[in-house]
Amino acid sequence: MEKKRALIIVDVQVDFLPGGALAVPRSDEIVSIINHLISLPFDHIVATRDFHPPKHYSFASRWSKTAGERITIEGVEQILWPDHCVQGTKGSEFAPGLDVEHFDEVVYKGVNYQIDSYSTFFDNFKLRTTGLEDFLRLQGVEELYFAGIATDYCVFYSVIDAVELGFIPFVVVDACRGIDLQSGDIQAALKKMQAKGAELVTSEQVEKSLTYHFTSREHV
Ligand code: VGL
Ligand code: ZN
Repeated sequence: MEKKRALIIVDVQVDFLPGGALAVPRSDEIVSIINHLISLPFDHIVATRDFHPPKHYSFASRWSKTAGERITIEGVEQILWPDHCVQGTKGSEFAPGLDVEHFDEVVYKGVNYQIDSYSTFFDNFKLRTTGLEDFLRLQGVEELYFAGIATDYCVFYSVIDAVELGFIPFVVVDACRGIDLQSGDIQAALKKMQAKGAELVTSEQVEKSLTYHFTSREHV
């Protein structure tokens, strides 16, 4: 029997698009690539939303500091970001044109005002789960295909947690975009995910593996 597969679309939201509050370079290019992935025969399509209350601890404005500065909260380093993906704002909505009708689960993260959450599974202190793991286990999903934003933050931490939780993660590299706060961060994140056990693939390889049923995982 083939393993069940889920596409996990991470934080493809207005504030991460060019012109948004936390603009990620060329992130608009992935919308059509992800729509194509959505059209493939995945067993489940899950999307996540970064969804912060106003004055969230990860916002530089909360501390009268500048975005990019770092602070330590209860021994955990926090990079400070511009205000972004605030609950109820346009910036928190999915990117225009994204094929949201086919999502069968939406996971919210960063909702606790004192704790940031890069991973789609847990907050950064691992105090609270988002419910994603339970959903995937209940559905018997084993293979996870990650696409979205940002390669070096939310995609990265989600993939690392996925390996630790015993899922089989794939990173659809051309369907992701990263921040590269320091140049080289994206490449380093890809290498670390691979070293941890995730497979780096292209959307073309995913299409082939999902549409030709006689092929096996080796072709991905
Ligand atoms: C993200 C920084 C802050 C992400 C979210 O989606 O990667 N990055 N909040
Ligand atoms: Zn955030």
